[in-house]
Amino acid sequence: MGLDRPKSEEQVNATVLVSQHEGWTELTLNRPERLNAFNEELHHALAAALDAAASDDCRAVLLTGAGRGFCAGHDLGDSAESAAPPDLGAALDTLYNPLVRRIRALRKPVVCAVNGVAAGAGANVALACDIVLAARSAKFIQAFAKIGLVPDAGGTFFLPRLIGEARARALMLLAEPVSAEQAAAWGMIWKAVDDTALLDEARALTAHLATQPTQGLAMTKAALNASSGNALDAQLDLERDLQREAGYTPDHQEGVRAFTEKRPARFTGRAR
Ligand code: T3D
Repeated sequence: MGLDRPKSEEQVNATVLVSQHEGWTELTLNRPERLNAFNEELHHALAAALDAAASDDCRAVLLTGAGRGFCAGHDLGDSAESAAPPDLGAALDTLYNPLVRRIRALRKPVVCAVNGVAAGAGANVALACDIVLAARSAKFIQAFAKIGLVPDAGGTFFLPRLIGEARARALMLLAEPVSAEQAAAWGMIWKAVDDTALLDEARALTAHLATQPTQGLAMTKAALNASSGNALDAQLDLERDLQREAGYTPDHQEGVRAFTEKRPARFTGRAR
């Protein structure tokens, strides 16, 4: 797994830094003075950056945060400033739910490097990503109970499926922090990494994924997304349909050819 230099660093907008690499894109949440808490501007910038990453030349995405936090969830400064009680359901409908859907539906792997605290919706956006690495000093907090809210951004879907009902219930009802090491031991994330190694490791992993059979990975993602809602019969049917499609991709032919010729495969990620 090799690292390349960024081809370009572009600020879609100051709240999300976008850096383009050979075949992959790094997105950095950039409101460090608020621990990268979400406001509308950050949501819109992230949505635009993820939509741009859906293009063919990007084959993997890395999401991380600037400064000492990953993301502290919704910007409570915004909530404190509003005179009348806000309609939080509308915020979920228009901002958080589309974000989670975008990440899950993106036809390429999304790696998340949790560089520091991930709280509230920030924790659950991380859990929506495909592979989550966290700095050993990072922690995850289902902070909602502390402010009288319900876990959102898919948390009540992802967390019990990842770590089981008993742990998810306690974490959500108590709003207690979980260390990166504990999160890895429980299967909430892929692994905990030394703080100083986090970005290098996450970048190397993303660069590696960008050289893999992108269409096959997209279909694997689709199968896993469907798995928790499907009965076995439906999942077997879905695997059949996706495998049929994967079997027609040039990367499948290349993978088999490379195997028989005893050489590394050169995947293009193309559908045809
Ligand atoms: O639209 C909707 O509201 C619905 C959607 C809701 C989704 C949600 O995410 S609800 C949950 C919102 N998030 C939280 O409740 C977490 C609030 N933050 C914290 O509990 C703590 O900040 C942390 C545990 C995350 C980190 O603690 P610590 O001690 O490391 O840092 P700190 O000193 O608390 O925070 C550093 C600064 O970031 C501080 O600003 P200051 O005093 O230096 O000017 C703090 O106010 C600011 N900050 C942290 N979290 C947020 C925030 N500012 C705005 N919004 C935040 N969520």
